[in-house]
Amino acid sequence: MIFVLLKFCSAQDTLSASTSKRYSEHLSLLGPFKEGQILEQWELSERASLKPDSVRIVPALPQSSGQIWNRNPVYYQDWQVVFKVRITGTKDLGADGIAFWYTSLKQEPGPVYGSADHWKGLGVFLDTFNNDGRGPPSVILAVVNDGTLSYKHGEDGFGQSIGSCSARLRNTVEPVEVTVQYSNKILTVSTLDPKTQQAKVCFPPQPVQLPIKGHFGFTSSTGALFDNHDLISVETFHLTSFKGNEEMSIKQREGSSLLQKAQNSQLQMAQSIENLESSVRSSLELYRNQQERHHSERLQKILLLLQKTIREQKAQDDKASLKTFKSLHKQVNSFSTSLSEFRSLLWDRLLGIKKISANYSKRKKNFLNLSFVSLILIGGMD
Ligand code: MAN
Ligand code: CA
Repeated sequence: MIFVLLKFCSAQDTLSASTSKRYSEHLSLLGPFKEGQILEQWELSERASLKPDSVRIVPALPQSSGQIWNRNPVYYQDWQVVFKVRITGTKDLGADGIAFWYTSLKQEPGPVYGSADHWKGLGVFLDTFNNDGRGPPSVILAVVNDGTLSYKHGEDGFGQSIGSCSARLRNTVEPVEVTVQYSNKILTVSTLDPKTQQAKVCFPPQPVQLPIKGHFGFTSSTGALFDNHDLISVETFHLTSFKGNEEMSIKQREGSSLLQKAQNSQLQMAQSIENLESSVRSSLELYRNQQERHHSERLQKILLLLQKTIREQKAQDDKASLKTFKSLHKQVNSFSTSLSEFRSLLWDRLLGIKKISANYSKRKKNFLNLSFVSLILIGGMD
């Protein structure tokens, strides 16, 4: 239900011809926004706020920080995130920049661009202030941390990055566009040249090991110096590639593409359930501080989501999942009739959905293992 786009990519995308990419709506962020609006898929904290065309992660105030984290874990092994930022200030110098994160957990606020140190996963930092006076005035650098590294902010992460490049980041005519790609365990960071519209790799692609089911986030902080740090858009893609596809026979190719489709459908299923769970959870939050009208609207949304999911599962003729979704549907339907018992019932349902979700995760894992083995058997992978 989430994948909208399927296309084979061009060479300038730094993807091989045997890689397909699909747009992932729930991991993306596009305006326009209304001030005070609650975003379904993203949560804002500290100084982060919505502007009509962007998320102001942190405003031009000294000693401040802000964060925006996606609410969903990333189920994809291979992904590509394209984000646009605008960093503006009225002074000659501004600070401190924006971090893009893919970490095992949503991080708490902290000292690394407004996010906690000792993270597990990847940080790509758009550093706008040269703290130790070494090197270029502003840089993009990637730092992988297994939880043991303590980031050296005062030395701009000197000796800690897996790669970096000098980049103009403040008061640019066009927003700064960065692409972070993790495919076949290779990390590629590139920027878009606003003049030529060509992608430029920031440093040679690096092999890295990132945690599974991580979270995407963007954080920012200021110190004695400050800037407005705006996140304009995030577009996330799920990448799938067939290794050695060129040498495969037509039969093999059909086989692995079928498996890939099945795999995607399992991932979508698990994702749907996660989405449902977070819908139910936020309904609970709404219940506490808003009126009944919200409950029914919210419930209606959940029902629509369920119905849509069921329709899609029906199309895939997956009997087992259809049954699960049907029972889920029944459960939600039944509690919609009794709004007064909303809260207590909802807790029950939430637990139920959690169970189902765990069950699906297990199924998904088995399925992925199976697919992997089958791919090896049909010679689709090394
Ligand atoms: C101060 C400190 C630093 C920060 C700079 C620039 O020196 O808060 O951490 O990098 O200001 O804002
Ligand atoms: Ca710095």
